[in-house]
Formats: sequence, C-alpha cells, structure tokens
Amino acid sequence: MKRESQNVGKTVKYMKIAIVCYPTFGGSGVVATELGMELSNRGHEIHFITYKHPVKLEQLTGNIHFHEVNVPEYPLFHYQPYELALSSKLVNMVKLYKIEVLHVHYAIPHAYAGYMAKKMLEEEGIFIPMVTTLHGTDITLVGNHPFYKPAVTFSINNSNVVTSVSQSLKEDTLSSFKITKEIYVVPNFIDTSKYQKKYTDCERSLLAHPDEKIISHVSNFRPVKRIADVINIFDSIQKKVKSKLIMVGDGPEKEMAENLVMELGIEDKVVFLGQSNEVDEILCFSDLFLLPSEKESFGLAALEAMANGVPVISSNSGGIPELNIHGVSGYLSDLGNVEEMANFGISILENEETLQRFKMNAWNRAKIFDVHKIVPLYEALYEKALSEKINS
Ligand code: GMT
Repeated sequence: MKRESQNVGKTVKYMKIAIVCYPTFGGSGVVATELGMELSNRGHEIHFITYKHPVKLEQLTGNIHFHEVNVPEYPLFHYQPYELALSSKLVNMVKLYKIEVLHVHYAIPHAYAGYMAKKMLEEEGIFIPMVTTLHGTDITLVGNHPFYKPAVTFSINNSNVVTSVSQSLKEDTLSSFKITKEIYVVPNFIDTSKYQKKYTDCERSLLAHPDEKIISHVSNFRPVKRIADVINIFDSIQKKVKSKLIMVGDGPEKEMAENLVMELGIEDKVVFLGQSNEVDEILCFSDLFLLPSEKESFGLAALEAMANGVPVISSNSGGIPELNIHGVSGYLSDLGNVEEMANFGISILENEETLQRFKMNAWNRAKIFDVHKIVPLYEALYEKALSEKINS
C-alpha cells in the first residue's frame, strides 16, 4: 500500500513494525513508545513486544498492539531466560501478524534476542530486517563490560541498520567496539504541538509563591545522574534567589539525596515527588532544569524541559551539547563544576528579562527536535532495511 508521507512529501509504504523496548520510565522506553505511537498516527501497524505494557503507551488502538513476553519460572534456573522467551515470542508474532520490520531499542539483550529471532525465521524462509537503536547506557556503561561486549558487538554488526541517538554516542560506540556497520544518528524527539498551549497557560502558583522560582530535576536517580550535584547546585542558587527544587523520579540515590537535603537544612525548599506520568505538568511550572549528569547520550529529560520552555543547566557530557546550546537555551559546564553551574543558574533566574529570553530560546531549540522532523528519518531507515531483502 502506498501513501503520501505527512512531512517529507515522499511516498512511504505502510509497514508492520515490531518494537522491542523496556516498558519503564527510562528514556529508551519512552522514545520507543512515542515512536510507535507516532508511526501508528502515520498509518503503520505497530506491535510492542516486551514484558509489561509500556508505561507511556496511552491506549491501544486498531493499529497498535501489545504482546506480553512471559518467562515461565523454573526452579532449576538461577536466572530466568528472558532472551529465549523474547526471541520465541518475536518469531511467533512475526509469523502471526506478518510483521515486516523489527526495531529493537537498547542493545542488551534486545539486539541479541532479535538476531536469534531473525535467524530462526530465516530457517523458515522469512526475511525480517532488524533495526537496532543504541540509547546510551547499553554502550557507555553496561555494554562495555567484558562479560557483555562480544555479544553486544556481534548483535550490532549483525543488525541490518544501526542508529544512535547522538553523534557523541556514535563516536563512543565506534571507539569502544569493533563496529563494521554504518551508524546513523537519529536524535531523540518530542511532539512540540502538545506543548504550545501549555507553555503559555501554565499555572505556576500551584507550586510556589509568586516571588519564588521553581527549579526541577527528572531522572532515575542512578549514580550517573549526579544527584548530589543537583542538590548542591540548588543549595547555592537558593541562597541568592528565592526558589524551590522539585525532584521527580526514583532510584538508588534517592535516600542519599534526602539525607543531603536534611544536612543542608533545606527540607522546606525541596520536594521529592517520586515517579510520575505527569512530568509535563511539573515542568510547565519550572523556571530552570538541572542535568549535571556524568554520562548522557542525548538527555531526553532536558529536551522535555526545553519543550516546556525551561532553560537547562547541564554538564557538557556525551550528547548534551548537541541539544543544549551554551548561553542560548541554558548553560553547560564541566562535569562536577557545581559552583559554575549554580552561578549560571543564578544569572538566568535573577533577571526577569534574561529568564524570559532563555525560556523562549529553550522552546525554540526544542522545536528542532520535533517528532514530525525526526520520525521520517526512522521511516526512511526501515525502507532501507527492507530494501536489503530485495537486493539480497
Ligand atoms: O537516562 C537514563 O539512565 C535512562 C536511559 C535509558 O537507557 O533508558 O536513557 C538513555 O536513553 C535516552 C533515550 O535515548 C537518552 O536521552 C539518555 O540520555 C540516555 N541516558 C544515558 O545515556 C545515561
């Protein structure tokens, strides 16, 4: 079936696409889910295949399906074999729904399971191309471990198409692994049309007094996010600019963060909200977003903040400089330079005109990463992967 694509004015074939991802609040799962929803809006049939209903998947429509991967418990197994169950599920679903493209998000173990499914299907004369998207920690942290490296290298090199979410992640991948495939950079994206109204209508008085600024941070509170830096940056800012810190998310560093807040005596100024599906509702109240991460392949949380018109104070790690522009949409500092980050934050917050300028710049920067510009890049890569069947 042929149709006109919404943006690029080029003919795109409707495809049946399986998306394998983590169903959690993590960035890779969010990107995969948003991608599937947008592809379905564009007419494709989408099959999410994972162990739980993806948290961000709002509703299942006629052309969005969810297939749960179950791993039967058996006492002999010290570790339950998820990859085995996933690859078998993929084989069954590809055959049942005549799925044409397999898009796996996060190399471990999805690319590995996808490769096994692809090979099993080949035995039955079915060719299914696999697109692998590298998201960050699958390369920079977990995948780099010698226990995983050979399998990660193999699965990347045996994907039909490989994408990474930033140029920086592409370079990290090429320098840490022996990669023989071309890696295409397809950045994270956001549907900016959802934010247009909220950005101007936001009722910030619900969270703070009119003379207080609101600073926020959203993450999985893992060590890589440098949660102590977030608290210390805020502590310095609040000494100069009356403000509140809203911490959204949950994870291993939360208790440490709560203790640090008590030690600093700023309990009345810091709110821990836990995990939330309403991040935009919180961000739209915010004046500043903090992301001092040690590693960040792209920084989806920062893009979400910018789409809400929130300037970003960040480290210059990984792919963040490809998103946040120094002195325009926020500021970037060397990792751990808490004092400079705080001073940059103060310089934005203490002057209303400056704050408004940075807010507008953040919003304009976010528009570069609009879903309608980025998703056609994935569509083109699916077509490229499919063409390998015709050419082989
Ligand atoms: O940030 C996290 O720790 C979650 C992680 C994930 O794997 O879900 O996010 C990664 O993928 C996101 C989506 O592509 C990127 O925006 C994040 O920068 C990246 N996180 C890291 O590289 C630490």
